[in-house]
This record gives sequence, structure tokens and C-alpha cells, in this order.
Amino acid sequence: MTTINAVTDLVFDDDVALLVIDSPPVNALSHAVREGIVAGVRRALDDPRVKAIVLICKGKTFMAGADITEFGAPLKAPDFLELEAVIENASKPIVAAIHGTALGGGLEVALCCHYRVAVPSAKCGLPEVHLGLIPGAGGTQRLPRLVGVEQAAEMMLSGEHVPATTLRELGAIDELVPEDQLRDAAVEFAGRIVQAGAALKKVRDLDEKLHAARADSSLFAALRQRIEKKTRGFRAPEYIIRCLEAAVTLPFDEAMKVEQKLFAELLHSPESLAQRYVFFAERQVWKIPDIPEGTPTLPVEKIGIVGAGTMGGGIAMCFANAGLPVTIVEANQEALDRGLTVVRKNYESAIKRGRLSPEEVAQRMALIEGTLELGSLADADLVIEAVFEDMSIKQDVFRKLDAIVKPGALLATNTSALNIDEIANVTRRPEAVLGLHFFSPANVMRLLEVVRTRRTSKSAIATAMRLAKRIGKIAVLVGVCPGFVGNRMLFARQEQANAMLLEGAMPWDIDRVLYEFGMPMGPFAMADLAGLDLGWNKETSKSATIREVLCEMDRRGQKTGAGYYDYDEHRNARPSPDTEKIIRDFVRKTGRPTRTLSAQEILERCLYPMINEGAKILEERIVVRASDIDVVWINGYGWPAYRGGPMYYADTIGLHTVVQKLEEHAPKLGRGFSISPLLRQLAAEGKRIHELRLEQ
Ligand code: 3H9
Repeated sequence: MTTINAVTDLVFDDDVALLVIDSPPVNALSHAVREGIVAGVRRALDDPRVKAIVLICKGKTFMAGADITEFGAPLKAPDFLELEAVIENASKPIVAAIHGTALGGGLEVALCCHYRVAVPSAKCGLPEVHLGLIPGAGGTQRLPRLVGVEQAAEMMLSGEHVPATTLRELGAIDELVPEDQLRDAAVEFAGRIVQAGAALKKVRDLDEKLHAARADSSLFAALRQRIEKKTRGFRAPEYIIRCLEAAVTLPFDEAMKVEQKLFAELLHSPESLAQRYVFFAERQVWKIPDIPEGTPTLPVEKIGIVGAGTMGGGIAMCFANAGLPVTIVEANQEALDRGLTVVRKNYESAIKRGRLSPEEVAQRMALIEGTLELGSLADADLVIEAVFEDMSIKQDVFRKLDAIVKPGALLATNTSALNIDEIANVTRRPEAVLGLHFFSPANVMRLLEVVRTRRTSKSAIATAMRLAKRIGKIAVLVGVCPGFVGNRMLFARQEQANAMLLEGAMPWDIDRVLYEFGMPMGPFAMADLAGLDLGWNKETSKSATIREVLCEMDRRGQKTGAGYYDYDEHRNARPSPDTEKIIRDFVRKTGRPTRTLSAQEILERCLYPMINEGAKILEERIVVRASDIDVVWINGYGWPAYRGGPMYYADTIGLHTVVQKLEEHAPKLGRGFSISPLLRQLAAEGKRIHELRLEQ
């Protein structure tokens, strides 16, 4: 074995040299890795014994891309293009041996190798789009030459990791090799190449797979149209399409220049900076200062759910999707049947959309059992309560569960706002009680707020966080406060949105501003979707708010065809003259003057109070770091990732400006409004908030 540098070795197997990369955790192509590969390839090329080279990685994965932490400064030589030229132009065959995930720059380097072998479990992808980037090391040019423009577009625009088995069929992988024999099989493959005197295949020279796109003049327009809605506000998807257009219209080297230019532009764009911040923020959430790795966790293999409503059913699907058996308990057969029918319908629509096979759905449904007996939960490891949002009902459920469920098992509530300390206090196991706040639809939304009470044990928290990862959620640990992180900040926004209606704005004026900012919808469209009658009671309704008046007129949202908006049969919303009249009449009765609110005022009054609330959440140590708040808003409420979350956004505006504007608007912000001392302090010191983390 020859050590090239700290992260690469050259190992000889007869006349094949294995260039072994060992740079945990994900073999990212840092400066040291790039340097090691170039030096290793050169050494192998210079060695007359060597007839072929295998590029292979140690650890859990092939190279997972460029080292994102290096993007802040110009890349030190050798850069990607130099490295790739050394590989592609090598006079001896180079074979990439892929396991784990070959992603981004990692896949791009593999595409410069003359051949690629992979184990069937390996996956490949160009996920740069999630970082607000495009593949910038030739991926936009080489991938379409191997798999065709449409497939390449799909991979780059979705950023999805595609199984090696699929890529073998598409022609990007030359051979699949047995799972536990990658090294030997790759050496054997390289030996065969040498024996056969096979050509040194350069992907850049291929052209055939581009023909179809050249012949289809409507391809790119159709692509743009298809992604328009989903990628609104993001810049990278459009740049990916431009690179593909270059691939089919320009010679390789010219098209590479287009890729380089667009990559460089994106690298410094505010969108990519924000998305790279989000990438690391989403990995920080798992790190909890007082709960170190290795904290003992409880085995969780059986789940119980109380309540088969929309939330209960969605939560059951989350666990069944991860292969965990779930028992759902309902109070009566009708509600249980209704709940299970909704679950089945959701799965059936997944079959229709090609997301799941009928067999997979059958397996998942078989994991979900419905019952009317709370006693069936006796041997569950975790029970999640998802009943009506009412403290006394929830406390009653917890009392019963405490008596039935085996000692030590965790009891969780899916409450979105209630005080979980008060729920825990009615049990004899407060240390095993916590909140698991799923977001609706629970089987779709990635966010999970894991709520610790004053008495939740560290082991219970560690167990919940591990379980969240297992079911594919992104979990943020939060403390108890009304609405926790997400809804508490949402309340702050809603209060202002409601107030602005009374000052003269219409629901669609406010929604439009937030939609244009990048949110999937504004507060009033969201209320219509959720149903205006959530928590509304016909008997006690007193026309005291606009919402109450709408409900009294049976305008209860999308489900009744009218709410703040009017809806057609396809649930398309249009501003409602009826609502406008209702609002104007309501305001007139209050005797308040109305005025025209500017888009800027609407934006500031919706977002700055949220930022202020976020700062209070930090002051109160409800989260351990500011970036956790951003993760909540991106994954739970559709805050646009290219704006990095409310706390990150605050820093792009400047805290000084945020405070100044809050002061300016203060008389309109409600009697209970006050500016967070922390926000004031950071603003006065010229500091930033999104990097703030609290010591325990
Ligand atoms: C690119 O390649 C650009 C090129 O086209 C052009 C260049 C000119 N860099 O996710 P995990 C860290 S852009 C630096 O928890 P998993 C991560 O922060 C890149 N660090 O593991 C974490 O650190 P910590 C395109 C990275 O097993 C640790 O590794 N590639 C990178 O759940 C473990 O990560 C991508 O976008 C990186 N590239 O998932 C792939 N990747 O422990 C990004 C990870 O301190 N990576 N880290 O918190 C992934 O998708 C996942 O990490 C992966 C493993 C699927 C590989």
C-alpha cells in the first residue's frame, strides 16, 4: 500500500491499482481528497506495473459530492475540472466502484471515469438543486449523454437519488456487482477491460442520447412549464434547463463554459447561500447539547394511536410506511371505519400516482390494526394520543393510558398548542410523557416538533429523536409554550393579518403579498383550507370576529365552497365580493377608519412580529439554537428555503431595520405587543440572530 496523503491510498492487486479514498463521514471531495486523487492517478499512470485503476471509497459511501464547507472561498487547486481532466484523459482505464451514494461532484467524477460498476444497493444523484446550485463539474453535460436529456432533467431537477439498478438499465452504470464483493468484482472488471483491450470510453464524446432532444423542439418549453409552479422563486432549476439546452445545441467544451458560468453565478447567489445554510441547519437539529450521542434509548417496535381522525390516520401511515405495526383505537366503530377508509384512500391515491405498488400498500395496510379497546395498547412501546384538542379530554385519555400501558412505555400527545406539563402531571410517569407534534397531512409533512416537558427524561427524548429519523421525519426539539415554535409564530402572524382586515386590507391583498414572498399560500387561503369552523361553535358564536360571521353564514372554507374566498368545483379560489361586503360591513360597525395598506407594510407586519416571536422563543430557551426555528418554518409551513427561514431572513434585512420597523408599527401591533429584549440587544450590537445557539 502506498499512502498518497491523509485521505487516499494506492493499493495494488496484481496489475490493477486501487485508489482508495477514506475521508469520513461522506468522502466529500475536499481539497485533500481532490489532491489525493490527482496524485494517486498520476502515480498509478507512471507505474509500468499498473494496467488499470479502480477508484473506490472506504466507509459508508462513495463520494457524496463537493465539500460544501469549502464553497465560501475559491476552491484550491486542483479544482474539479483539473481533477476530472486527469481522470478522463488517463491513458489507462479507470473504473469507478460505487457503493452507498455517488452524489453531486462524486457522481460527476464517476462520470469522467471510463467505466462504472456499482452494488445494487448504491444510489446516484445530482442533488445540487437542493443547495440552490447546478451540477458544476460537467454533470449537466455528461449525464444527458448517458441517460438522455429527459432522464437527466428529471434527476437534476428533482435531485433524487436514483437506484444503481435503474441507472444500469439507463446505461449510466456498466455492471452491477454482488453487494459484498465490490472491491474484488471491480478489480476483476478492470482486468477484463484490460484483457479485452477495450476502448477508454469518454462520456463527453457520446452523442446518440442527445438526438431525441434535438428532434423535439417543444421539449424545453414543456419542461419549463412542468416545473414552473413547483420551483417558483428558485433560480437553479431554470439554470439546469439552460445547461441542458446548451448540451444539445453546443459542442461539449462550449456547453461546459455555459455550465461553469451559471454555476459560478449561483454559487454567490442569495438563494444558494440560504439553501446551503438550510442544509447544515437540518443536520444540526439532531444535536442536542444536554443529550449526547449514546444516551440510552428505549426499543420502540409497537405503536399505539388514540384517535382515528385526520391526524391519527396520517400518523399511523408514517409508522406503517417505516414497517412498524400500529394499533389505532377509536371510541366507536363508525369513526374507526371512517378513519381507516381515509388511510386506505390515501394509499390508493399513492398507487394511482405510481408512488407505491398494490403489494406495498397491502403490506402497509396489514400493519395497521383498528380497535375499540384501549386495553389493546397494553404492550405498546409508544402511544400517541391524537384526540380532540381539549385539555380535560386529553388528561382523561392520559389517565387511562397510564393505567393500561406497560410501565416504561412512552406516552405522547399530538397537541399543537396545549400545555404538556399539565397533561404529564396526571400520570405516574411524567418522565415518559412528551409531545410529538405532527403537521398535517402527517404522512406528507416532514416536520415533527418533539416537545420536552420540564420532566421528560433524556432517554425519552433520545428515543423520540431516533424514532423520528427512522420514520423519515426531520425532528426539532422544543420546549413547552403555547403553540410551541411553529404555531406560536403563526399566531403572531395571524393576529396581524386579522388586524389588517380591520384597517382596510382584504384577505387576498394579504395572501398575495405572502405568496409573492414565496409562501405556498397566505393566512386566509390557509384558513379556508383547514376549515374556518375549526374550534368554532354555532351555539356560542356571537359575530364577534369576521371569521365567526363567515362561519355563521356557512362560509366555512373550501369544504363548503366558500370561506374568505369563493371556490369553483375544482377548488380554485377567487376573491369574493360577498366576503368583501361582510368585511366592510363589519368594519363599519366598529366605526374604525380604513386606509390602503402598502404591500411593504403588509409584509413587514406579517413577518417582523414572527421574527420578534422567534427571538422570544430563543430568550425563553424553547429551542437551543435559532436555526432550529428556521427548520420548523421551512419544513412545517413551506417557508421558501431560498430565503433560509425567518431568523435567517431577519439577518438578510438587518436586525437594526427589523427593530426600527417594529417600533414604527408598534402602535398598530396590538396592546400585548412588545419587542424582544434579545432582538433589541443583538440589533444594537450589530450582531446576527440566525447563528445564535444557547449554552445549556
Ligand atoms: C456539489 O457536488 C457541487 C458540484 O456539482 C460542483 C463543484 C464544483 N460536504 O446527511 P448526513 C456532512 S454540491 C460537506 O447527516 P446521512 C453533514 O453535514 C454537493 N459536508 O448523513 C454531516 O455532518 P455532521 C452535492 C457534508 O448518512 C455529515 O456529513 N452533494 C456533505 O444521513 C453526515 O451527513 C450533496 O448535496 C458535503 N457534501 O446522509 C450531498 N455531505 O455530522 C449532500 C454531508 O457534522 N449529502 N456532509 O452534521 C447528503 O445528501 C447526505 O449527507 C448523504 C448521507 C446522503 C451523503
